[in-house]
Amino acid sequence: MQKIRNIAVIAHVDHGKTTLVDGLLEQSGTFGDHEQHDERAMDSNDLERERGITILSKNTAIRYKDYKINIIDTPGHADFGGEVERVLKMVDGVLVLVDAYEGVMPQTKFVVKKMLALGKKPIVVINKIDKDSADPDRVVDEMFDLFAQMDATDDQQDFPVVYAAARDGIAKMDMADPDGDFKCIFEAIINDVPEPEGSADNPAQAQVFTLDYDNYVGKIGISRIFNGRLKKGDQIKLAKADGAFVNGKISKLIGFLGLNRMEIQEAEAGDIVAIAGMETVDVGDTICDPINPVALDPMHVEEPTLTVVFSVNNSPLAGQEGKFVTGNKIRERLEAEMTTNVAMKLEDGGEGLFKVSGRGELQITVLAENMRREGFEFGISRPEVIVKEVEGVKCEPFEHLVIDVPETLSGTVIERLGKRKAEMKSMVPMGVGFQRIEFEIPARGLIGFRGQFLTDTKGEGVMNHSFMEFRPYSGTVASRQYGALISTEKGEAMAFSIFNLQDRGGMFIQPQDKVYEGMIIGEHSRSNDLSVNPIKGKAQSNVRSSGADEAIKLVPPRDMNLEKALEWIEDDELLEVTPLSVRIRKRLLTEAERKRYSRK
Ligand SMILES: Nc1nc2c(ncn2[C@@H]2O[C@H](COP(=O)(O)OP(=O)(O)OP(=O)(O)O)[C@@H](O)[C@H]2O)c(=O)[nH]1
Ligand SMILES: [Mg+2]
Repeated sequence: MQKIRNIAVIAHVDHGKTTLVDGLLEQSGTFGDHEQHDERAMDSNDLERERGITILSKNTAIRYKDYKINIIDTPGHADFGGEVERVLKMVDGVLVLVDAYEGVMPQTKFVVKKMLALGKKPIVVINKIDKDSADPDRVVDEMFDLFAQMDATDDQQDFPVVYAAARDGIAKMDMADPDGDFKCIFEAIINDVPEPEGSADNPAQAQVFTLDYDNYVGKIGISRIFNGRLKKGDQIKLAKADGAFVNGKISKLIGFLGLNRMEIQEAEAGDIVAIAGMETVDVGDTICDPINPVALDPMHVEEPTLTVVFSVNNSPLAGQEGKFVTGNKIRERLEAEMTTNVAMKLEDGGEGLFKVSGRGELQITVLAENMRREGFEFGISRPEVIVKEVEGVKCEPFEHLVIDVPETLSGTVIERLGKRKAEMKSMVPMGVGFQRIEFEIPARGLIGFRGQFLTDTKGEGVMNHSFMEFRPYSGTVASRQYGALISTEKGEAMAFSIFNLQDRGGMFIQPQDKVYEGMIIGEHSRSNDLSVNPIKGKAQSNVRSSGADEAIKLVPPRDMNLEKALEWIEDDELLEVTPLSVRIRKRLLTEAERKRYSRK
């Protein structure tokens, strides 16, 4: 039997997981001598590379001495937290990274809690010790406190600590030691992560934790083998969540090494492999021996907390920029997404409306962004939190929010959050002139807050949040402070009119942008909506005005990308998303319709 260790790398967003995995691949010699690879090689899809974040968990394997180490890199952003829990069930140990300055953050707490509850043994990596502001001793203390608070067992609390600068390939077991390489991390993995339980001689049992899709072989289930052996061509039984067993055959078995996947003939207990051939495979299914089928515990998938409605675009500019615009096309695409993305749910609302639920705004914008790149055109409504009844009480999702703000601005931010029903839990000084403040807040109160927060803190504030639990409904929360500037006309925006509208608020458009009646072209500087004409040219006269035209100075428009726009809109507004544009509009386009509606 081969010697195997299975680990997951978990942490708050940006604490350096993917960078550390790069280093592990590199220093184990898994990359061939001449193999070229990019920084953060595991962040392989386009959006991941552009945004510099991990969206999907991915696995790789390295060889160290005579061990095979399977490594799963997980996303740190709270919206993808559900993935982490599933991944944790597949491994025997974890590397918990924590930034040597930022310390314990909301998602650190989330992943540590899950990891401890599942009984995993951690290796703590204090990363980014090269930073000037790094304070590794404080951060180690924070980790000890966190483990104690979360009822870690003695064995779990007795974790090894590695100090690292993952980006530079540096690690050591004691801050006082000279800088070393990742050898100490490899040794810690071999020595401190338990070897896989189970036996290759038992009847086969493997559990699927991630789905993948390949045009040639179809659905692929990435699985951990807990018992027995799997061979290409094997007949198996697939145990579904509802208790049913489905017959199937392994058409292909795929192994991982470094950034490569290769076809293999056989794999055994303890290993992680990709399996093709099962049409109906879902996350959580057990692949079992056909004669002795025993299902493993099905996996708990985190419930969605947020919903948006995707709709067929019905703006006056509909169909001009997209390739796929019909309700059927949108439905097909969303259904395809749901087959591999277990964290999301789809409900067909009829009449070209599709309710999509997920864990957060980022998860939903990632889907929308992928769709627009593929040529889709559609509308999206304002995100709404999911309200559910728990023992007869109306409940809504609450989030743990941590902000770092300059001391001088903390008052403003606390006041704003108060109006959004946040409850302050602690406030501590953090570095020079900054404060770290923690809150508990209904998820509803966070919708649209980020933009305001960045304005209030002049871009200096940092905010992070992560789902806590459903709690009783907290009443109305404050929403957007300012009204919209709404176009009354259809046509092309003119510099002259934008210039004249500038002192009414912040503009979202620039000259030559297409506009239509009911489209929102800016944010009013007051709380009410204002109808304006953005296509009015300067009156012609025979006398040439002396250089007045050239004197027009336009403030650059506010960049309302998909994410910002989605945060900004209110219930009576929609986003119009096409491959080329993100426009904001009123649901009801004419002033008459809006008046009639508001009277009702
Ligand atoms: N100064 C410093 N920066 C680092 C170090 N390790 C990683 N970084 C930087 O931190 C940023 C985030 O690194 P990633 O590896 O993408 O972090 P991650 O934890 O995978 O992030 P998510 O997957 O999005 O949660 C990148 O800009 C890295 O270059 C380090 O040791 N020192
Ligand atoms: Mg990453």
